[in-house]
Amino acid sequence: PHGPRGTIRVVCAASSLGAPQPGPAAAPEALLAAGLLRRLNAHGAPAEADPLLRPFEAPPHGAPMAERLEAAGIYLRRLADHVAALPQDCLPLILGGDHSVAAGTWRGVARRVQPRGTLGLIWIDAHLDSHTDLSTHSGNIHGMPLAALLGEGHEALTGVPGPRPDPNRVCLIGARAWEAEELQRLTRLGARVFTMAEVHRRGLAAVFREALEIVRDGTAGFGVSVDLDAVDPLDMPAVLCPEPDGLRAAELADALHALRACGDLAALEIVEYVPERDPRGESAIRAMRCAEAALGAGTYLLRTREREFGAHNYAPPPV
Ligand code: 4U7
Ligand code: MN
Ligand code: MN
Ligand code: MN
Repeated sequence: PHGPRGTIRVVCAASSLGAPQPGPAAAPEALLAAGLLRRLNAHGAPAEADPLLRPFEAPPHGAPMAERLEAAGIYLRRLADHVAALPQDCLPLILGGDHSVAAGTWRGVARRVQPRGTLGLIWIDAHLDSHTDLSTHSGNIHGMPLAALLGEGHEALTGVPGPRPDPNRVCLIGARAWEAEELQRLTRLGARVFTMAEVHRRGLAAVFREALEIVRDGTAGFGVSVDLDAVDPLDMPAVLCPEPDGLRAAELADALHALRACGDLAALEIVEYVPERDPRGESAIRAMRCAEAALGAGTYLLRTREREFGAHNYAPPPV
């Protein structure tokens, strides 16, 4: 695929293969209809969207796990290939879908970064998403993508082509609901978990700053995966798995604003929005504000524009 350079490329991962309900597959269309591209453009971030990437085959949500894993595995490989093939100087914005899509997204992004080095990852989520098909209590695949990215779990999820992120360069922020197996796995692998309790104690800005240091140290780039259930259900009710006592939407947007200054931001992913639970569209606006805050005019765009037009002939749009 080809597109203008120095732009945001919106990848629509319209899949609910990993979720117990179909809701999140409708999120990319809903966010585009709510004006996501117009908003990004207004924030100095020229953006265009690729056609929806829908699963060819979707077993019913109650189907046996083996069938759902197989369908998810096929979809994740397509998604990773799509992301990996995007032009080098566009910045991918991946819209889920349920969070299982991350097991494809970040292998694809890691392939883009690979010639220069490894990928760091910030995972903003109320949950740890670090089950395998053997440890899961619910059978839901969207509870497994981070373990899979780190190489643990069913081959359908772990075998997506692409390098694994270095677990020591992976940070989770906002966790407040998990099962023991997940935390044991992440601890053993060496990922850093900033729980919601730690965020309450230190403030999100301080935690986010430390997370950025960790994921940028010795890596060639880093990604940010935002599960919208990290946000408190008071601000963001339209998600698959709401958990009380989360981040405020405005405080998350403020923290994400720091990404504008990161020339090594490799991609942003926003998942688990459920339009049918958002009759007044308020969760959609807050989700879009996260994208605007992170991706509005900033040095990462300047970098790609400079490459195209020359450092002296390009004036960045006002912030
Ligand atoms: B999400 C859960 F049991 N751990 O495995 C599970 F609590 O992508 C939740 O973060 C998973 O929304 C949540 O089903 C997955 C549950
Ligand atoms: Mn998640
Ligand atoms: Mn979650
Ligand atoms: Mn609290």
